[in-house]
Amino acid sequence: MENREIARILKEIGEYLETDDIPFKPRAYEKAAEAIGEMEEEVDEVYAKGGIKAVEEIPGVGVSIANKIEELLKTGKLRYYERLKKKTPVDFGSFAGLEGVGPKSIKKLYKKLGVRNINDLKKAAKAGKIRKLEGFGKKSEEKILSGLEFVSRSGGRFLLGDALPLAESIKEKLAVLREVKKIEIAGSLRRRKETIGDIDILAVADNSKPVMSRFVSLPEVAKVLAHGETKSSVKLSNGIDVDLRVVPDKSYGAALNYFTGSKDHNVALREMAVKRGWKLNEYGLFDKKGKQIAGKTEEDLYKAFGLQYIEPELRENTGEIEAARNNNLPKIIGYKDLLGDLQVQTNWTDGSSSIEEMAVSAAKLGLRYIAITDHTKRLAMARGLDEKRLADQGKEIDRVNLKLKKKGVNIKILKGTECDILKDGSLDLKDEALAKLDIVGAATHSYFNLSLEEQTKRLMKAMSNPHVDIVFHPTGRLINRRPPYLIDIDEIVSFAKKTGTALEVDSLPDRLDIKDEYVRKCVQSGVKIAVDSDAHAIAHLELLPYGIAQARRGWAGKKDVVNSWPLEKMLKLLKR
Ligand code: DGT
Ligand code: CA
Ligand code: CA
Ligand code: ZN
Repeated sequence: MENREIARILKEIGEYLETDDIPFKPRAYEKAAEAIGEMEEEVDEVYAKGGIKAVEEIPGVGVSIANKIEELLKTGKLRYYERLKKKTPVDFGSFAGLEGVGPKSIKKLYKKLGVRNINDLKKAAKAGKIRKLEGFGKKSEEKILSGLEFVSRSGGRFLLGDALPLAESIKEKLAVLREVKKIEIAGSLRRRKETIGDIDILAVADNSKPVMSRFVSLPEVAKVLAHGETKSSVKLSNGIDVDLRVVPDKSYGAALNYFTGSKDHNVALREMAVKRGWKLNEYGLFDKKGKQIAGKTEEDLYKAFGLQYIEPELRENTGEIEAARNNNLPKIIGYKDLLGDLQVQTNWTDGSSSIEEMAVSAAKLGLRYIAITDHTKRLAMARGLDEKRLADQGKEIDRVNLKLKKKGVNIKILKGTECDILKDGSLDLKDEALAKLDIVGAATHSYFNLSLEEQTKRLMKAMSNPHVDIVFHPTGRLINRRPPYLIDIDEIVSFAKKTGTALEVDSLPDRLDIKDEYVRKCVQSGVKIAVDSDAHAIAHLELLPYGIAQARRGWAGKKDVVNSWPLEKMLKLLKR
């Protein structure tokens, strides 16, 4: 029996036990399942060599679980597991990816409504049966329905910010295997699209078998969809599918290129090959005689076509191939090129950390300046600042700047605001107060449903205020949750040019606002971009790379991004 199978059974036992409200035991099974899922050696080999004593030595496996593993290995079955399954015959795996429905609710739903899998759940929710259950109610039913809808909507697209850390952790877990020679994340993730359909990973390995078995038995795997020597696919417990492909070393570049996409970019490259009488596929680039002429690396592939190397973020067939042919690709901003962050919230309003904590963390990440931009008074819920508290905050910033300077922390804290744009486009703070600040960001947090004309005018009025430096999250969208409000982006971009206002790329993974296409419009019009974290806590500062990714996808160079300039120059570039 494979480790994956043993781990799956132990994990399910944990889930069954949890439905029975048994303390500690569920976690013990879960931990054992994880440990076995992460083992390189096969448990049946461990058992064959050292018997039950050796099995007990696996971390997380005690006497009782070792006994169960022994029964499984000897008989291929486990009576304890069969009994639990009979008692609660539900398919836990089918609920993978559905938020907010844990083993306990699943058991209740089974007991009361006979729900055994996700399809049963859908029927019950649609029939309005869940709202009537004790401990559920209308809110839970709505939540389940919207969760179900998300899972089903074209397989549900996931936020880059959710998928990338997962993909990287899987990559790390496989990279340590001695068989793995090369490994890389491909697909839309490598192109850093704002949402992704599934995770694609590519590897070169001496022997793919152990790599594939390790992959399908990773602890985050809920379901194995395919298990082969060159390709395996799994569904993770949060619902994301992952494809792993193992390719020969001589094809690595061609395969990486093929599986990075985009499909349109691939098609355009292939057409170039056909025109020359060549053949391009995921195995390589071949001449008329079928001899491989490139494809061991991506670099040699682009070179064979006479193209500059094209960064993955640009591979959408929106002019990058032509630019590469003319030696005209922009040098896009690098992931380490930011020197500052111009939107940071603190515990003066709805943030959770102090000015000093944010500044010290930003300095640790290598930033040289941050602007503190707390909300303004109209946002009463966030305890938005009025002119008086803003002035007090200014004094505190002076104090912290002095303190950090003495301590030798190399960062400058700027005074700023995320000033609310009122319905008529006027601002929530008096001009005298704005005039004292280093950075004025203006943002819309209300009246999202104005007409295109009204909303565009409103924003332009705010931008025409001479104190306003940046428009924060200019379109107000929340990916998968709230559409952008209506604005005429071309008008806004040309007005930004006219007024010298920068537009922000907000790095929060559910915002990424403005999006890549709009960044490109700014770059083409010479409008500056500010890539900000919009951090409300220390940890959010680490989300800046997502904003940088959008800027890269929008062809922005370092020069286009205002906060990649040194402090003095940055302040000069922003109008005032
Ligand atoms: P996703 O997963 O929907 O966010 O988008 P991708 O781009 O990751 O697409 P996926 O996972 O279906 O396939 C990965 C890459 O494989 C894709 O970017 C390009 C390549 N590919 C897939 N299907 C085709 C195809 O029919 N023709 C070509 N030329 N390439 C393909
Ligand atoms: Ca994909
Ligand atoms: Ca895929
Ligand atoms: Zn905001």
